[in-house]
Amino acid sequence: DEQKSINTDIVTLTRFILEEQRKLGSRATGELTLLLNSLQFAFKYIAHTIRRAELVNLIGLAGVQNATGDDQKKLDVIGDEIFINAMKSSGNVKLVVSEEQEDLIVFDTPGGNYAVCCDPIDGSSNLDAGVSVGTIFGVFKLLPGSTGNIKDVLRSGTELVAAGYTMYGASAHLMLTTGNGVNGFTLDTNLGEFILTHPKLKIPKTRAIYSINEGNSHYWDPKTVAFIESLKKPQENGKPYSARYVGSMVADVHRTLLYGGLFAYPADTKSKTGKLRILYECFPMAMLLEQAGGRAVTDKGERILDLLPKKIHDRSGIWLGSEGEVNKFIEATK
Ligand code: AHM
Ligand code: MG
Repeated sequence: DEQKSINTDIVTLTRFILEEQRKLGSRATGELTLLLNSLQFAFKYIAHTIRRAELVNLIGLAGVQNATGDDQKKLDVIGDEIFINAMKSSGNVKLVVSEEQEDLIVFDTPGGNYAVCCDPIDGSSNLDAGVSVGTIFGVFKLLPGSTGNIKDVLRSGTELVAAGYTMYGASAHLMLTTGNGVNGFTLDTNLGEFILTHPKLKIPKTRAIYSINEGNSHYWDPKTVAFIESLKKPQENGKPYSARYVGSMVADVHRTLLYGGLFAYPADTKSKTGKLRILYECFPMAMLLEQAGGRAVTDKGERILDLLPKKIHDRSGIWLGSEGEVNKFIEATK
């Protein structure tokens, strides 16, 4: 009956991270727990703002002017401000790298042992069509003795202590890793809490789906063209791969994590070093994928997490997804 179907012992994100902290015993300082708490506030606020802005825009389209006649601030800018303010006030963050800001942000507040790299609203070109966008983030601990400078973020992805994304879709989904597997949470807007809905998430070992902007194929290298062509031919089971491309990295990676398959944005003759940024797009997604049992490699088949960015907005070609599909790519193009 009705009463029996209600779970009265749900795991919220707050409960989950406190329990994780407790497991670490005296090794945990609780600082990352507080930081994750500030992050979840930023996600909730951005989720709420995106929903509201959509309505405001639609009302605008219907010919109703807003009271002040002001231009609406672009959502990218609002998302960026929300994120930076949440990090600044957390007291645990010294540095922020944001896609929206050319330079490294250094907070002058005392303390703060972490550096957070983020793309506050990735895929924003999709916003006006109501397509899912997301916030992507990666967290480094400052180097021993550092008070916060560029060296704390120009590091390899293997040094990340946490990473993830929140996808703002039909619901807001947060996929999180602190280096001990991937756990997924869904925002219950009535409770205002992220609820654990995908514990210990693992990506399927193989799945016949590929996700790439084929409109760029004219600029690809011939091996890439041949590899993608090969996926369209009937495979061992007699069926070709399916193509799925939203054009919003979080949405494409989210589907890949849940269903399996391959997502790629290679470098080409137009975008010579690729399009996606290492620190706040490639690294967090690569860490999540590996923690879920998948792989993430460069166009040359090298591990993404081993890259060492020279500048904060450096880019890389990327191929990520199920082990089976990434291995197939490496085999076919080496
Ligand atoms: P953005 O950070 O300016 O939003 O660009 C990143 C987005 C990713 O979400 C997505 O994977 C990619 O750009 C899509 O690019 P394209 O439109 O070239 O296929
Ligand atoms: Mg982006």
